[in-house]
Amino acid sequence: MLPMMPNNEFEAQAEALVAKTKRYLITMMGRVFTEANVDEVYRAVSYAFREEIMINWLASFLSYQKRDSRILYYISMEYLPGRILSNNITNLKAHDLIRFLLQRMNRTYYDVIEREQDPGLGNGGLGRLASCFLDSLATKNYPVQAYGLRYQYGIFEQQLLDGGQIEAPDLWLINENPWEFRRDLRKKLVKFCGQMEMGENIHGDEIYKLSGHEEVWALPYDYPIVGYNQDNRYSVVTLRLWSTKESPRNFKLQSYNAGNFDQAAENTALTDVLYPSDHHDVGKRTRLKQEFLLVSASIQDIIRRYLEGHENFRLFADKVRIQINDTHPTLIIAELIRILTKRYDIPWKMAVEITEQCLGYTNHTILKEALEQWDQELMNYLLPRQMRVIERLNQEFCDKVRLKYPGDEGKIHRMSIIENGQVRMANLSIIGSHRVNGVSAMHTEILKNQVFKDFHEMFPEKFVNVTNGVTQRRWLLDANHRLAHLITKRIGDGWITDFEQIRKFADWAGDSDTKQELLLIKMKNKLQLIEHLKRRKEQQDEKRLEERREKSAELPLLDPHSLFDVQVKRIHEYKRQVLNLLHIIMLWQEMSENSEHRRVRRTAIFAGKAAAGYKIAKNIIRLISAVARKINSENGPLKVLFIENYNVSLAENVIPAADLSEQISTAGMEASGTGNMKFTINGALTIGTEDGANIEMREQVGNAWWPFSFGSSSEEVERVRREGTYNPHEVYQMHPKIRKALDTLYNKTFAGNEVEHEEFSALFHSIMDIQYGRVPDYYLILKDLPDYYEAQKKVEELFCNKDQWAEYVIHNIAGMGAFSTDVSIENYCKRVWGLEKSPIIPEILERVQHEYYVHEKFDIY
Ligand code: 26W
Repeated sequence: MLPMMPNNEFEAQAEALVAKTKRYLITMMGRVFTEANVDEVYRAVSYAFREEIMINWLASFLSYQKRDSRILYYISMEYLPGRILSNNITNLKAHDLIRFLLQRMNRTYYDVIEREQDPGLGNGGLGRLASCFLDSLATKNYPVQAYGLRYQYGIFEQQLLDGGQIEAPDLWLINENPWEFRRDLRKKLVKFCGQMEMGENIHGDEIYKLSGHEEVWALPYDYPIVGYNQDNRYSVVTLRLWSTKESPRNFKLQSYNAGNFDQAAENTALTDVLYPSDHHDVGKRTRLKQEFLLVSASIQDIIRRYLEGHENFRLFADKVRIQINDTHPTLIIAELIRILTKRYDIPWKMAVEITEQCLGYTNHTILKEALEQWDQELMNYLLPRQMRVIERLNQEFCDKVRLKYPGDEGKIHRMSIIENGQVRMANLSIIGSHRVNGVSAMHTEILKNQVFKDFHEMFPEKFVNVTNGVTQRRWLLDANHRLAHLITKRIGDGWITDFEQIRKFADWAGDSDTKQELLLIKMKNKLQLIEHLKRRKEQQDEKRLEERREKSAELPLLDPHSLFDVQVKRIHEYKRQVLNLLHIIMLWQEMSENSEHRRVRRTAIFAGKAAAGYKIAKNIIRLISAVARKINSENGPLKVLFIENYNVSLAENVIPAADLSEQISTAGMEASGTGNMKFTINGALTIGTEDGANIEMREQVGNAWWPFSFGSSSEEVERVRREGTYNPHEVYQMHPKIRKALDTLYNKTFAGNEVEHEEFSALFHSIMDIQYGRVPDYYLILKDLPDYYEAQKKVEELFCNKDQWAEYVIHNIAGMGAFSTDVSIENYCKRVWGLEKSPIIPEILERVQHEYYVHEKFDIY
């Protein structure tokens, strides 16, 4: 409920909200409500809510200040917050109010909510995790401020043209954004390049003066992140996103660079686009500049905030915690040490200690091609002063290694920050942080025993695990109202802020009414998804008509009684969409050959973006489309769907409608996964490998209720790769059904033209032949296919017994208590940050409320 209204009664609150919305329509848009279009209504409603939120936002900030709390600064190149208005309505418990308001204004909830564009400021798991963390941190009243970049264009909009992906710019800022506040007073100057002049600080440490450098202004935009409202004293935390867009093109370009407009344009364009790649090091100069921009502006801001309440740096290591989301913001280590020694005359050794105390590093992937490395020369050129710091750090670190492991040069090669002219950001992150964490139990073990083995041996105390989670408020309460309602009816609403209570739902696993209701809810969610897809297609076709392009592929007739089998995530070889697809092809062949087949009706749903330059991933999308084209045209019991432009909002529609969740990565390769958790809390069963957090989910649910686990273990994967003993040709020879399915990739069963033929053949070869020095079928698709096929049979068997299926579902939901980000952040607080809660101080809230309401008593005329 809107908590701040003087009159607590619903009617009065609702009327006040209506009045406020109308006032915004007049004062900000020059419209009366009967004339306003839906876009204007969306904005006016947002402004009305925002006004309330700002009171708590200010009070949250003032409360941290008053307590002098230790503050967590979360630094990430990516965030995927999803739509903000709907989430705020949920977190403010304002659903009834908004319904009242929209009824008065003659609008529907969905029309208004869907006006908002998703801020696509991230690629996938890592960005969405950051946003789930912020929801939990705000809800649990932890003092935090998050930093990121305000990309003018977020992750590209994916369109399918002839079944292939094309990338269109994401124009999310095209309309005025009611959720951001430009903070001109807080802008920061960031410097690149230049010549250095050596000097010393008062302790004799080397410091450098820069001249002839480039400068760019980073201007912050603040977004309020609203915690779930438990008692009207809900916290609101800040997400501060930096933009260079407003820097004058040639601002203060000095000496050698004066008049070099290209360079100037490059700097003002720094925050133009998100690099749309995950699990692949982009290695571009603009990306390095983006990373440093984020780091430099944020650390200046952190220091400024600290110095507002402190006279010197004695308490800095106590009051400040900085968490870096993967290595992308790693340069903050070098930059903090540099500023401390240069600007504040702190001795080098102490600066290094302070920095290490403050920093925590989360690793999100072990894929080699995703571990960031930067060219030493490029770094020297763009960031000469930071590079000196890194060199000295590295020198001292290597000395320590030599002392500890005399004669072991292999260690130096593996652990050194700089090797072969490359700066290895993971090594820098580990050396400069007091904690390093993986994102699931298995992932952390792999970090300790394989990827960062030497570091773990040297600093065992640095390594901890913090398993990922998701916020049940967006992913269940908001995304799946019906299921949330049923759960609350059965076990009360405590689960909303204490997800461990979901355990109690298991008590209802034997109750037929509950099971019936659950099945009915799933059915309604499927119908709702089908409606949503129809609406989406209409909108797309309208847009395409305007752009004079042909319509999108026809939506097949979808049967809500069929098994909704869903794999939605970034397209990547290691996630093995092709494994799923080969099984679909096998099913289709079986069904076509045998009219007596007893297979269940199935709707296979895929969605996900491929990195623009990732050829094989793009081929996979085209293959899915081609298979869909062929299979759907037959109008049989099997349907295949590739839904365009996967994002948070689409996920909120698709996941609640899923029966089966596909989590089928090659064991050892998915650090955690978080989609897996979203599906399970929404009542899907998982077919999955023993990978990432799947393992912990199985343990929590109990083996008995987790029947579709399959595939090679990570040890097995590691072993066959090491020994080179796996040969996909053997599987191909031994399994005629598999052979037949695989052959369709080159025998033109699905290829409609030469281009497709080539692309699908390339996929065939990636499985059967040596490519780019990689063994055939590096991701072990064929190795796991027989087992996957059998697991899918079990799925069908269970799906035929609806009552039993529902019982499994209840046990799965009930086992998810550990996978809330509320739990993850508690673990970070304990194991990494040592952070204490800082809820709003009541007197402060009252003071702000008072100041705010006083104006209502006055009219100018
Ligand atoms: C430099 C390019 C780049 C960009 C992003 C490399 C790597 C990344 C991310 C680390 C990729 C990512 O999103 N990883 C995912 O993180 C999730 C949250 O922890 C995990 O659940 C996923 O398993 C992991 O793939």
